[in-house]
Amino acid sequence: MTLDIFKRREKERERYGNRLPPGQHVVENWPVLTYGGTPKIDLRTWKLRLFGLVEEETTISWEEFRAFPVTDVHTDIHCVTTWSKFDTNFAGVSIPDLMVRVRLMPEAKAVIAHCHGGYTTNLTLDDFVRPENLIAHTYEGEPLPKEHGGPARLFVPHLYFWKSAKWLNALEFVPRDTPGFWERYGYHLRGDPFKEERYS
Ligand SMILES: Nc1nc2c(c(=O)[nH]1)N[C@H]1C(S)=C(S)[C@@H](COP(=O)(O)O)O[C@H]1N2
Ligand SMILES: [Mo]
Repeated sequence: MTLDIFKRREKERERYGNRLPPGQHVVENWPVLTYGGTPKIDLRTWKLRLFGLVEEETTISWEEFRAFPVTDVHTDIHCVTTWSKFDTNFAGVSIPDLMVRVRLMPEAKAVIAHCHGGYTTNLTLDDFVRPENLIAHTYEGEPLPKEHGGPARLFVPHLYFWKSAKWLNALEFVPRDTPGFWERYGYHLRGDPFKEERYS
């Protein structure tokens, strides 16, 4: 039997047109991709710290976090390992709503997302502060599953999913876009799936 990847790709393109980024295929399930294990997180001690190039550093508790307005986002997600999942429904705090809590210094140009377990990823402010980007706490109307980053993860649907940092615990505002965990191992600094920015 011959596995003709090119034919499969062609078929996928015929079926989905421009909705499917190049080199991706559609999955129905939702794969779990974690470097390391799933951390145990207690909501009583959960914190989100906003620090770096801000006028005043701030820390948000779970209670405060859940008091922010909730934004629902219906979109597709794309993983660099070539799967895409269509029509997902996430909800959480929209980044522009969250950003009301800090005053950025003019030198701030990018952000590093920090996670329980040490995972990091970088985004320019331009890619970060978008209304469809969330600190997501809900998936399909249910609390975000632990293995998918619950209680809260970053959700940046216009870039490959490695940018959507799971178990988020801090956002650090920095003067330059500097590589995070996978970016240091050769992943693209930005990661636009429609431009196939997979590796650098
Ligand atoms: N904290 C943390 N966040 C992470 C990762 C990780 O290993 N640790 N993996 C990233 C990668 S490479 C991908 S593709 C997505 C996978 O998210 P999922 O497991 O919910 O599909 O999470 C991203 N966020
Ligand atoms: Mo990934």
